[in-house]
Amino acid sequence: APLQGGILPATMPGQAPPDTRREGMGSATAVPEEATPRRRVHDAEGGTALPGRLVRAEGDPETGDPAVGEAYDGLGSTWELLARVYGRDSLDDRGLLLPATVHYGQSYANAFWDGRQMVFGDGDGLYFTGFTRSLDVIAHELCHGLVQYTAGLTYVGQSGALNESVCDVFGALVSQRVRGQDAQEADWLIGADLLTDRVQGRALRSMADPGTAYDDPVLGRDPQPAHLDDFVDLPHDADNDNGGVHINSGIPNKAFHLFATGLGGRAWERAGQVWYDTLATRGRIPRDVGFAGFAAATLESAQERYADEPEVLDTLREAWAGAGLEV
Ligand code: ASN
Ligand code: ZN
Repeated sequence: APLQGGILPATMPGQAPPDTRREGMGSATAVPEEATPRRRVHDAEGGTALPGRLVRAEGDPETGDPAVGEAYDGLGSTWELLARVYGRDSLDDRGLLLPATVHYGQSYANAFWDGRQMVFGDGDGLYFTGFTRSLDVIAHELCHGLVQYTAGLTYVGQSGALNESVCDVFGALVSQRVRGQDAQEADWLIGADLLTDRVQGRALRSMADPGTAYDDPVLGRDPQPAHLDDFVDLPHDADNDNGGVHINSGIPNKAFHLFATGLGGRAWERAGQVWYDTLATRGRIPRDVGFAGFAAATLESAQERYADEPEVLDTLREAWAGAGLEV
């Protein structure tokens, strides 16, 4: 179906991204207060050459193009979460430039991280509006860069679904932090703002209720499972979403949602910190980690940082059990 673009992955160049993993211990060192992101927003002007014309660099004024402003602001909010909450200066913790391109292609209904930069289409206008409309989607794409520089999760099968899931997690956390929402009041939807009224659905994905985001005559039905029992086994090739990486991400998404809402309060604080530590702590997870290994690693992260808060560990175990994983 021509409209699956917003839901399934963009076709990526065949080769794996370069190994750019770096070690980082989370908030061990603070980012200086005066530090800023180094954003660079480009305009592909409907073409596919990247990065396109530079239209707004860090500190430049608004251009009048909403897509440019949304990308610039969204990258800033994502950098702020990493820097101010987790003590990380950009994707590599060394102030890496944050390049993004808007107006990519014609009616291009997707967004992606290409190993070096973020890329956003304008949508087809019929089902999807511009992919910069949802802050959580901008943060999701940038998080693919964070994963590349940290755990390097292989983009296939369970490790691929974990890669997808942690990007939904940080996407939601950026959005909740900007809106000042507690875990209980947030909608936990990904891409709610980029669907047109024509779509019978609320968003691209629901972390609170995977599998219920949309049910549309053209787009089909949200295929996400929320429990390991419903894991969708697909061939590990690009025609099958690399083994359903955007499908089975519903399982760890649900676990994070249960963890954050179980703890209550601001999801980016304790729950987000545990997920961040799991990604960014050297050697905590192998690139090809499965759900069970990742779940065990989150428990290790929680034990390390919240040793004196047993409710964090209990809530985490219950959350994983709710998604079908015993840790
Ligand atoms: N929007 C998709 C994503 O970031 C595109 C992709 O998979 N490359 O997951
Ligand atoms: Zn993704």
